[in-house]
Amino acid sequence: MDKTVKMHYSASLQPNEKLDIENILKDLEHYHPRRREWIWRTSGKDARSCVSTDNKMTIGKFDYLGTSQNLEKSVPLPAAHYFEDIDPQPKCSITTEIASGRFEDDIRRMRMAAWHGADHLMVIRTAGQSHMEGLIEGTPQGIGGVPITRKQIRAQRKALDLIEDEVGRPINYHSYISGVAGPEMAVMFAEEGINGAHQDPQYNVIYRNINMVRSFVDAAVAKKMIAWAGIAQIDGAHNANATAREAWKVMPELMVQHGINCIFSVKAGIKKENICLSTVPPTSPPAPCMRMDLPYAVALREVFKEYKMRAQQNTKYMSSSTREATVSHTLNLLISELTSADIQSTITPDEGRNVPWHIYNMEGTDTAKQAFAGMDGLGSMLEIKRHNSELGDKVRELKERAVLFLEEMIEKGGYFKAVEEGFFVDSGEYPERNGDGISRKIDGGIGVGTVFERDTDYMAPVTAHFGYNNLEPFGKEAVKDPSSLIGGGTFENPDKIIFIDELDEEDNVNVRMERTAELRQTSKIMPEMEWQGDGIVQTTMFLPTDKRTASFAAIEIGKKMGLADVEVINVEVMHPAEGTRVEIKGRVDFTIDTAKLDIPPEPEVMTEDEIRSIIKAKPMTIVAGTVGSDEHSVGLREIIDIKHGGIEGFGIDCQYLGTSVPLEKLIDAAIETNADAILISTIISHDDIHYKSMKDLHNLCIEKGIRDKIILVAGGTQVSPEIAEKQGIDAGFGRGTKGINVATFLVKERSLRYNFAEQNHSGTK
Ligand code: Z97
Repeated sequence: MDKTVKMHYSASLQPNEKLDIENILKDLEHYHPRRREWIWRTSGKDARSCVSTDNKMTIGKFDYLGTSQNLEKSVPLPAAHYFEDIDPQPKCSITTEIASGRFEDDIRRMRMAAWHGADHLMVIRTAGQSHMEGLIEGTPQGIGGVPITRKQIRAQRKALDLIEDEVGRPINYHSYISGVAGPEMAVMFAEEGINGAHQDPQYNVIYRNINMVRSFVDAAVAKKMIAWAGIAQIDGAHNANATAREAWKVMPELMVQHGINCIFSVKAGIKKENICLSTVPPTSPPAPCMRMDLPYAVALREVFKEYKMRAQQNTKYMSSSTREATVSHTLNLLISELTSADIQSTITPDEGRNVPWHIYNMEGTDTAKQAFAGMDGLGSMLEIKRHNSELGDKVRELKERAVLFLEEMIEKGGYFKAVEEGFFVDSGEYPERNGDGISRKIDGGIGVGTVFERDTDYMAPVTAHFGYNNLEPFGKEAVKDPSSLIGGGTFENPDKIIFIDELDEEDNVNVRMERTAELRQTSKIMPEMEWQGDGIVQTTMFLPTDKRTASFAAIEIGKKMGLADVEVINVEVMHPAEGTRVEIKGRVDFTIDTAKLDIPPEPEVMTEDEIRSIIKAKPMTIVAGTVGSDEHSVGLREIIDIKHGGIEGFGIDCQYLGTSVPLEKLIDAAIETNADAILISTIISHDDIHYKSMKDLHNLCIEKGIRDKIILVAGGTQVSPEIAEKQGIDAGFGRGTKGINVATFLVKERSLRYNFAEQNHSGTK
């Protein structure tokens, strides 16, 4: 890890406390970021790279071949509790893309994502910002993302500085330097410590219809700044994947787009190690995607081997099914593992569902973390058939098509002419053309005619300046450091930055937070998916009818459940007539006061290993059966059988006597086998028969003189600890009980009795 960054780590956030957003917003005008540049994950010896292969790491009981440093604090995968709660982190950076529209809520989401393993936090910006001619100020609410402003960035970078201390590794913060205000954004990003940014003039031209001359001049200026600030740059080629009619056909063009942005960036001074190709496996199932996407991934990595790969998951061929999105994502992750990825983006499944919710940032991050952990070191066992193979032929073909594309561009007179002729995002696979590409005019688009040649005496006393700057007349020092002419600019002297707070009295963070103050300052909570206090809940149901009927029925059901603004967010046919799975979202408007909840203490559960070793040292026998005329044996069997985690799995000797066993028989068996405990199960509860069985068992054990030696346990759907204890039983277990709960009780109770007996014994000595 970079030493300068490590030095800062001193956790001031407490894991059991929420982030204090009000505090983050205080004194923002004086806050300056502590670093600028992008930081790659550290793995093994090679501190800055994440692609080295010889950095074996032992984590818990396993050796890993491709992980990065562990986090100080994290939320491991759900199954990690079987593996001592280890949380191996992939070697590449993991992106999460956040798009809520309220930056203050995104901050809490960022902290959650960082704990799950994301170290590249990308904030999507509000719709329309590409077309704004300059910077905006304050903290207005956005649509589909946040309005990028100095205050928003500063607050988020300040929070991330705390979060990176907390998780113990650098967090890269990212947004967009495209659009008409690209250069202004770039300056602000360099000033405010943004570490990653999308920048690609082709994006402006093709997708935002910004004039091409203006876009390329702006890009040159922005890229100079990116280079100076050490920002990692991501290009915009993935947008062709998402917009092309048949995305697998634009692969040659994608390589050309990557090439144009890469070489332009190098010429503007960005280091190759900070130039990332935004690559997406173009296809998804049911297409045979691996056979199409893998050769493309290999071709890209061969042609652009000096650059970094930012792998994004396919977002075009996805519906709103989280299951489907997760499978596509995982296949994409396999491609990353088999080839390489320096940054792995995770966005599933927001794009398909259009519900940019907190939980999906963590889910996507976990999908990547889980898949990479599972595939760790796969490359040491599998090899891509690169030569004399279908893959090899395809790699070659893709490269040839891309080279031909470039040659034809040159023939036509260059990039601008090619764009005019609709070369890009054509649905034919080059050299096939369908004539439906996006065409832009060199003298058209937003900002046309706004580029002027500099006067001969032009001079700007600024750092990271692009192009002619006429500094010689001002002396050697000025040539070396133009800002010395004004005693340093905002890059050298951040106090010169003018911080503008809020400009809109209504649309700002203070007003929004005032409305939700109760939810931060009291013990009241409300469900939320996107913003604090939004009251949104999601419900899944199966309706035994066709798709369309199910959708409308689901909305009615949501309303009857008391939800407002009910919307269907996902529908999946299980069978055209038999039924449909529907997911709805809706809003509740009540709060729950957590201080008024009656929450029983959490039952103590020992680990499986602890129980096993105790039983091994001192074996235990139990007898068990359902009692009375109760034939319901399933519950008891689940508690006993090893199959579903029952107590025999911990080494407890279980004598199961069957169903409807008379109590006397159980007690006799217990005496005969010198058992430690009797487990009875009783489900039937009419006439309070379950109470009676428990009481009778207790009394009979007293009569037989074994009560103080034997542990009595009762279980069943109508049994609760209180009921059981009232009838003289040592413990009662109701619904949801697992073998480990019963085993924990048995082991603890036996040890308590043993200690008690020991003490009494020694007391009489
Ligand atoms: C991603 N999943 O990660 P506007 N510049 C470039 C872009 O690609 C984009 C913008 C600017 C995607 C998320 C898609 N890309 C977003 C090169 C957007 C955004 O304000 O929406 O025009 O700028 O890349």
